[in-house]
Amino acid sequence: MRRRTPSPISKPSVLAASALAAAALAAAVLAASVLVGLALPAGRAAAAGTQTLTVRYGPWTIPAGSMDRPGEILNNVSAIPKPCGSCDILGEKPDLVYADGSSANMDTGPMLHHFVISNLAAHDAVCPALSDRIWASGNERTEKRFPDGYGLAVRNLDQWLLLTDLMNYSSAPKTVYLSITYTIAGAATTTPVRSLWLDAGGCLGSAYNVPAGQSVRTWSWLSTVGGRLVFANGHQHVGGTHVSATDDTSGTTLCDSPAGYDTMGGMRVLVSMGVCAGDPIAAIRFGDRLTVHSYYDTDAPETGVMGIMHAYLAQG
Ligand SMILES: [Cu+2]
Repeated sequence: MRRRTPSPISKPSVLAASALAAAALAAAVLAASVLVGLALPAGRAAAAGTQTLTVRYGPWTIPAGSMDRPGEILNNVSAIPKPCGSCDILGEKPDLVYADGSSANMDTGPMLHHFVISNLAAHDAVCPALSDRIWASGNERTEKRFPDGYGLAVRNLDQWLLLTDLMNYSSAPKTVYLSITYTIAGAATTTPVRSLWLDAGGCLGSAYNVPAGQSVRTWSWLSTVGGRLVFANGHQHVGGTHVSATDDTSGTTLCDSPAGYDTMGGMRVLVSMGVCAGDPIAAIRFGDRLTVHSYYDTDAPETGVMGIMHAYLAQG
């Protein structure tokens, strides 16, 4: 949905901001006292031994008409509380909401351009200079749910950092929260997964430009880890048709994630990205060549688009 005026100053990307995050840790921790983090029992029925927790981060008031800078809340970084000190997270479902809990979306103005939650206590597997990007989505608000028996381990020493980019198409300012519903289980009760962030933008930045018409951008990585891929989902911007990941060494398509569209507020909005889950989807060996392929089809050239496959690998 992004229409930006070309600028000599490129927007800090998800990745660049994530790299900044570690350096900004001291400041971010101080900022945490300003941020309200509420852990509210959602009261939802959960499988035996599991619990759902809905955590609200914010609020932020997004200025009127902030479709792009100035006014856009760009790469706001805050330390946030984890949903537990030590537990396994079986899945998470993000939303952008108003104070009354109703969904805030582009039919009423707000756009969750993206959020990324990183664990500062671990390195990103693909781009080790960055902290470990464990949860993320754009306005499509993709729910992640690992196959039964798998979870992302949260440990006592982990420190979470939240990066948000919020925009508002309304002519009135809007106050919103990022609401994430986590499904959690006791510590070390599941086989742990780790995040694998495969990005058509590479390691230096997620954003790139596409020409008018059909295009594909690829980026490859020689895997430094082996294991069983159990979950993956794509992320693209408007104009994206699908993003896929392949294991070129084994000749396997790991996941193909189509972009789904709807109309909101008279605009064409990307509302879904496909998810892949399996036990496993595929086995990946150390040294395999993994490639992300990001396909776009746009009427005009676009700047600052993305093509990411966010995958999770079980190594245990
Ligand atoms: Cu994006």
